[in-house]
Amino acid sequence: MKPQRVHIAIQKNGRLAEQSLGLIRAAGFHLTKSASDLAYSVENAPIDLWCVRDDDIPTFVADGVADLGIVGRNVLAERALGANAPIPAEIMPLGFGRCRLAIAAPESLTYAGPGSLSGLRIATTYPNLLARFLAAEGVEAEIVTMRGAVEVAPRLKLAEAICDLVSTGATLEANGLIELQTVLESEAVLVRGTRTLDEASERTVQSVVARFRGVIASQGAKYVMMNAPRAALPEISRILPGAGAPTVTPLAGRDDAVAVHAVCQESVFWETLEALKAAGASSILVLSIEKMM
Ligand code: PRT
Ligand code: ZN
Repeated sequence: MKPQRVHIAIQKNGRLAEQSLGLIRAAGFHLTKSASDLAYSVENAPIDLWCVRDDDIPTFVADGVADLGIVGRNVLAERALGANAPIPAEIMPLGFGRCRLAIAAPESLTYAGPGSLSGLRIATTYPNLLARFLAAEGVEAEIVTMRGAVEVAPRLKLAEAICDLVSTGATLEANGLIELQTVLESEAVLVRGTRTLDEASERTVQSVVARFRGVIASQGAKYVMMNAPRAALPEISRILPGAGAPTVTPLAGRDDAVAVHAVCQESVFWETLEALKAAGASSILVLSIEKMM
């Protein structure tokens, strides 16, 4: 029997497209583009990518058209609140496409908390997330649902405030709007449907998930090596940023000193190296990590 292929839905064009492909490539999958531009096949694993509108990704994954998907948490959460149908589960955040769904208004609006939105019209393309936020805050306001270009709504007198995605804040500023309140923190996430897969496909899915985890964990992580007086180990462990228990090995011919190796999940700054040196460490090396699992 021909092995089944696992399908991953990613955004075709847009803010998540390049980085979704980048993550898949970084996980060691070699991609060949189909003639139609709508799909890629993975040469070295039984995986195909579907390239679609981001709005279609939750449905594709929920319906089993795709087994995994990469989509903004904002899109997934909005859909989850609206649909009665099953919605894919978020497996892990992917660390790119970061933004926030936020409420903003012209400077003329005095804001002293969500209560200040009471009785206003708020324009958004995220009516479900906004309604949930307002209900949780006990605020009654009118939601004006738009298809796009939400930032112009106050100028067109369609609304007194807006609720839209913000990343740098430049769009708000260009439209004379002040960011007032975060409704949802978002980034690209990996989603999976509820369909049960055959054993081989399940293994493929698990391998994709584990490799993605490895890629994300190794981003920004450093491998730090040094020699250190045995007595300084507690101090050195304290200084190493975001490290688990370091590996400590004896140095040939020296009872008082050891080699220390550690994976640091947080940035290793020059200050960190200076602090390690001050604690007695020498021959300190900081290396990039290519793969991690
Ligand atoms: O064609 P398709 O339907 O697939 O794409 P789309 O146009 O619906 O989505 P796209 O490509 O714009 O965004 C895809 C995903 O990227 C979103 O669902 C978010 O998860 C994420 N993302 C991250 C953003 C932003 N940052 C972002 N800044 N999505 C949209 N924006 C818009 C925002 O709506 C506003 O218009 O950018 C503007 C604000 O940006 P700043 O930098 O000026 O604050
Ligand atoms: Zn879209």
